[in-house]
Amino acid sequence: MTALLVNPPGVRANGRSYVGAQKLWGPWVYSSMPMEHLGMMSIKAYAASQGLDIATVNGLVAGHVGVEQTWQAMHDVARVAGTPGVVGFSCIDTFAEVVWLAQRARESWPGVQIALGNAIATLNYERILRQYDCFDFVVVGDGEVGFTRLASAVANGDEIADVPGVARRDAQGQIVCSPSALIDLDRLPRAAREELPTVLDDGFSAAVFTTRGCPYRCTFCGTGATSALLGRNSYRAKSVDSVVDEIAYLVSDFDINFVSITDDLFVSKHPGSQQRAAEFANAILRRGIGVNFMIDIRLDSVVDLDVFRHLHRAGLRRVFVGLETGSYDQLRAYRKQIINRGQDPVDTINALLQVGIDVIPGTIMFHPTVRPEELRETARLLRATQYRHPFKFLSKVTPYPGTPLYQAYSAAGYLDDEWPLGQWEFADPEAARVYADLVARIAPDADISFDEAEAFFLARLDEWDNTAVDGEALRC
Ligand code: B12
Ligand code: SF4
Repeated sequence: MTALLVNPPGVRANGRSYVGAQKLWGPWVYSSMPMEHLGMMSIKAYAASQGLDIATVNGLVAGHVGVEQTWQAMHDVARVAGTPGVVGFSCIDTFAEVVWLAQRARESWPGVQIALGNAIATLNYERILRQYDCFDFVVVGDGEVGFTRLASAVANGDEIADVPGVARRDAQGQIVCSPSALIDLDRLPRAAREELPTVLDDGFSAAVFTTRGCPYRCTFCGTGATSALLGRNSYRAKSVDSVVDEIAYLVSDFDINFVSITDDLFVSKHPGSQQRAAEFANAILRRGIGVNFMIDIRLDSVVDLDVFRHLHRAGLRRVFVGLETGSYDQLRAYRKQIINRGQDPVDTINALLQVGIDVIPGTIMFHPTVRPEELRETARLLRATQYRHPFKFLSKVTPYPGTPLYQAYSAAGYLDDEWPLGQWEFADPEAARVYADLVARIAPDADISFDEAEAFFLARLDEWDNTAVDGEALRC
């Protein structure tokens, strides 16, 4: 075998696999959640189209309960197909698992070359290659062309320096990176779909991507940071026809009735993007494809409600909206200006709900300097969406290494752990006490209702206000 691609299982602290943890949230939540590894499956399809002998192991979809099981699966593949020349790992927040697996591969398969890909790898390739000798390469950005050419070069003994989008140590030990290959998305073959039957059996959703990257630069977002690193042209869209062809194929060959569009931003406020969304709806309706779908948008993507009415006629039933926070100033701090000062996001939320589109809120409750007023406003947005999950009251911002937010928190001294995820402390000790109380009340009790969690949350914020007042009185 020339190459093996691996995704670790993503086992949570409670010992449950990621898939198991998702299922705790109930079908209403997870039935629209994409679970295939479209990235790995797209690389696999492209590599196979170039004649590469490639296999994949996905511990997440296979439901592995630990990395040992994933290592066993890698071993089983190698026993049948031969030891791989290159192993490529995918990683979102499973860095420790990936390092463990890479070390096993290094020990067991002498001469194997090991690569890492995906957001954390792209944004942090220098740090990774400097600190972890279990990795030989990081593939930066898209993996299809870079990984395929890397695996072929290793197999044929060709020069790696000529391969696009690969970071490595040069002969002097310096870390060098060749510019990424930004392929036209319409030139890619369709992603391999061998994971889809399992994903559907488990109650999750089929998925397609129609764009890559994002034109915005919200400070907390890995996608914006990746697009900034790869350059302006990295935000690309597939043609409407090829997207609709792929959805039609999923409906006819896999009998799906729902598809999740995994783009971080399916439609922006830009007129060209609005037109593309309308053309997409036209094409789905014209071809009579009976499928419901979900997209991710920004609040300011809703420029013209008619576009969303049209998308609804075509099958749009859910939108994930990055609302983030009820504070206008905090939105500005995140560089996410989705509203004008004085504008109430609830009006847009209500408009979408009235069209018949569910709103899945992306909200960030807690950050190092959060105050009760902001939390109340964010809770108000949450209630307006009608999304009822008590865990939403516990959400904390994650400073992903490589994002502007991470750099800002590091510079401000908020981080008490920097890698592989930024972990921060509250600036106000009372905020830390409030958060700990919420975790104690909401997290372990899966039966708590949204209304109960909200009542506890709001009451605790009132106490926080009173503590602040008492504290000031004491200081006087
Ligand atoms: C579907 C999805 C999921 C699914 C499935 C993930 C999976 N792929 O296994 C689920 C629901 C499990 C999930 C979970 C999480 N996710 Co998620 N997810 C996505 C989403 C919406 C789509 C992924 C996708 O299909 N993209 C399309 C494919 C074609 O692109 P791709 O996966 O990026 O792959 C390409 C390249 O990255 C690269 N590549 C990827 N892997 C590899 C491996 C090798 C060897 C190589 C060479 C290249 C390579 O090549 C691929 C083809 O070009 C993305 C956002 C997005 N639009 O990408 C977020 C995203 C990746 N997720 C994100 C996050 C934060 C998470 C969670 C941490 C959320 C949480 N708090 O629990 C978890 C982590 C889970 C884990 N196991 O680590 C962030 C990552 C941010 C960051 N690190 O900077 C993203 C970018 C969303 C965002 N904008 O914030 N996620
Ligand atoms: S949060 Fe959304 S709009 Fe902002 S950079 Fe990320 S994907 Fe783009």
